[in-house]
Amino acid sequence: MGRAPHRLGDTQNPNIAPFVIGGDHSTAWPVVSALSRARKDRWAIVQPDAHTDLLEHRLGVKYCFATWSFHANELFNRDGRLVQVGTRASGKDRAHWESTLGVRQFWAEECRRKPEESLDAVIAYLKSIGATSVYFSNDIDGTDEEFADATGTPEPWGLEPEWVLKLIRRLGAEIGLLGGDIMEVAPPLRQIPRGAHKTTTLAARYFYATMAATLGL
Ligand SMILES: [Mn+2]
Repeated sequence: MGRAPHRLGDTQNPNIAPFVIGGDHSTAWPVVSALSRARKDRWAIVQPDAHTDLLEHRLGVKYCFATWSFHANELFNRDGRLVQVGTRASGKDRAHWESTLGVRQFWAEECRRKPEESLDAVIAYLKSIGATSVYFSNDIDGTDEEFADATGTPEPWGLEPEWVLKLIRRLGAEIGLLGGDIMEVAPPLRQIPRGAHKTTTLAARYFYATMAATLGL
């Protein structure tokens, strides 16, 4: 007797709530791929990141730190559920990415200049698209290099830690977090004395805040 082909998504908990520690940002790809098979709700991704990670492929590699967001956005059929914050190191501007790929970006300049308004705008945007939960994929380089230099590509003029923590808390309270990660933390690559300690301590704060906002701790 034949059996129906096994499909991974059939056996996964639709309420899966992953917490993941990177690793480079490609580590988020298997997570969001599994979420797309398991979850039945209208979940979204919020991604603090200096970069867009929106290349279709890089040096012939389909899934890597520079491409995972492109493929995550394809899982959403480019319907606006990929939201990037803290963007600032990109060869193309916001209009390019939003018009060609249907993503929504809140660049770092806007978040720094209007911290409260930009937080309100992220929440309002997620509500406007009917997002019911958020996976928070937190590239440490979304945060300003002053606070997080121990990473592969630290960038100036980034997000303030308190802004990111407020975002995490508001996503949990006002939309609902389903889980999240902390990515690109690389202690050996510190630029300044004590940089590794500083960056890992901040990463731990972010990670705990993400768990607390998801689980109501
Ligand atoms: Mn990234």
